[in-house]
Amino acid sequence: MSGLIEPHGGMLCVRYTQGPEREALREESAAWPSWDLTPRQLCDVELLLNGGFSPLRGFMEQADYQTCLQSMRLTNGLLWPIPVVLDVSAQFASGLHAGARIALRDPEGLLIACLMIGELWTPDKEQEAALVFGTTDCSHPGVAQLLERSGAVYVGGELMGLEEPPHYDFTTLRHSPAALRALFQQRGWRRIVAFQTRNPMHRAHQELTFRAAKQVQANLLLHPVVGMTKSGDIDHFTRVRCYEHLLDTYPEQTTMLSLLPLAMRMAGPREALWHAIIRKNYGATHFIVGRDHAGPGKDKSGKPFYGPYDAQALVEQHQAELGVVMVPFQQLVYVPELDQYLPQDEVPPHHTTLDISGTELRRRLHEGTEIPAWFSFPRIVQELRRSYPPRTKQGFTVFMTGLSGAGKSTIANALQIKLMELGGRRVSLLDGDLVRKHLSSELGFSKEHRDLNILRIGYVASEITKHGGIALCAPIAPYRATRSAVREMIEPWGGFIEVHVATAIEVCEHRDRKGLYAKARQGLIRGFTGIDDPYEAPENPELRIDTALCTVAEAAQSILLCLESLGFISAA
Ligand code: PPS
Repeated sequence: MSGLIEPHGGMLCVRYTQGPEREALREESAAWPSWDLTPRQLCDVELLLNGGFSPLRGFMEQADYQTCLQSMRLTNGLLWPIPVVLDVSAQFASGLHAGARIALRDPEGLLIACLMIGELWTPDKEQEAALVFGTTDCSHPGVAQLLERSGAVYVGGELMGLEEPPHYDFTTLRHSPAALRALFQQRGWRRIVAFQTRNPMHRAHQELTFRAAKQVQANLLLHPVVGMTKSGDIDHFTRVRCYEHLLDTYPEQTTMLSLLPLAMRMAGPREALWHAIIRKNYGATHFIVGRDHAGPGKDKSGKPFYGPYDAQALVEQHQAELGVVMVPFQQLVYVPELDQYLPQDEVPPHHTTLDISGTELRRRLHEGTEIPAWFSFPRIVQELRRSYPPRTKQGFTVFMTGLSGAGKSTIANALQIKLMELGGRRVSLLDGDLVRKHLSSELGFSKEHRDLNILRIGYVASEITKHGGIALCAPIAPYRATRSAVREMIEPWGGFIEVHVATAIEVCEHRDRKGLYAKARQGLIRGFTGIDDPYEAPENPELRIDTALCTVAEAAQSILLCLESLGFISAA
């Protein structure tokens, strides 16, 4: 297709309306169905509206979607390897029809765009996963998003933008494709090699990008993704501060940093091709593709989803048609004997090579151990340590779960005192009875109310953990799924230590401190945990304690030892 260079790199499909037309749309929109865009969809809309996704002019309709899946092309023959579709719930879709309009809003309700509905359909998502990701395995984050979290119905149609999605962070580093191209022109940059990343950049990345720019005699565009990346990645605020430090290591006026609000799919080879198209829209002439570009890592059996150089092979196949020159790279490794980074295939025989994986880097950050100078730059390490302090400085939650009368509150009280004796962090106790008095006084003991109660505890504990404190929770929390949800809320911010207070029901009933078991047996209380309501015991708690077999002091001590072994406290 000879027309490619034009649509991807020439005229951008910028889709904003202004003046009276915009005002008219705004007024009319009051009568349209309104859809609150998810963060992922908001990223797509931003790139559809600003030309980053040229030649797309809106969300794909079925014909384009099918050719994109089958042959990585649109119906007009242009390369486009990743579906860009608007997924909505079946319930929302039931009120829509072709020809109608939808008001697309951001989470604050701001009207971002109007979608002229061309078509609605229920996709075969298994087929989409198999064709786009090469797998239907939900341990692939893109597949999990598609099969487990996306809406059942796709709505295709052209978009008209009313308002740019607002950003308040790093505003001077955000550029539309047109703005970036204008900057290149202003600076007299004609050859631009773009570098895609979703990770902090260290010496190896600096060396790789520097070599790439030198090799093709181009200026360098650091173009990190700040939309959605893989969960568990270093947050973009920290990364951007790191990139800003890194900029100082390049020769002056050779390199630029600009942020890309893309929602990544982690689709490996197809995604690499997509990234090249997007960078062409942003004015790049060259694009770096390294090892395992946009790969999500390994599947459940430990096998990588994509071969390390599959992405390079696919981009290579299409680069002439695309009009973007790929700059391929092997993984760079450090050779201590030469004090130099070299591509893996250029390391001379009998030389040692060193590398630090992402997992190893996270371990060193957790433990506060050395991150060598050959690996990164001091200011970048400092920035990472500031955002990801060692575990001894992070907050954590000890979540004690067990039957009524198991001894949760007694242990929690003793543990609170011991932690206060150790000092260093504030301790908050979220005991079952206390929470029911202060946070959940209107709730009863139905499954729905218990879940709500536990999720409230989880929310408060996650805030305490986020701010570096200690939350001690001691609810019954009888349901496994709800406890997992709480773990997910807390772990991004610090430690989550689940302690199963596994005192047997016979012992709890024998103690019957509040006389509730007797009442439950007589049928005076209904839905009592362990009697006529289930308790789902944790399968893999960090610790299990039976208070029939130890004293309160021993129980508290075993939790302290567990915290010490996990690195959250340094002396028990
Ligand atoms: S839950 O399920 O986690 O929301 O329960 P929780 O908030 O921890 O419950 C706190 C106390 O409520 C008393 N109580 C009951 N427990 C279980 N089932 C029923 N139906 C019930 N009704 C009242 C009970 O004494 C719990 O206190 P603890 O401290 O666990 O003994």
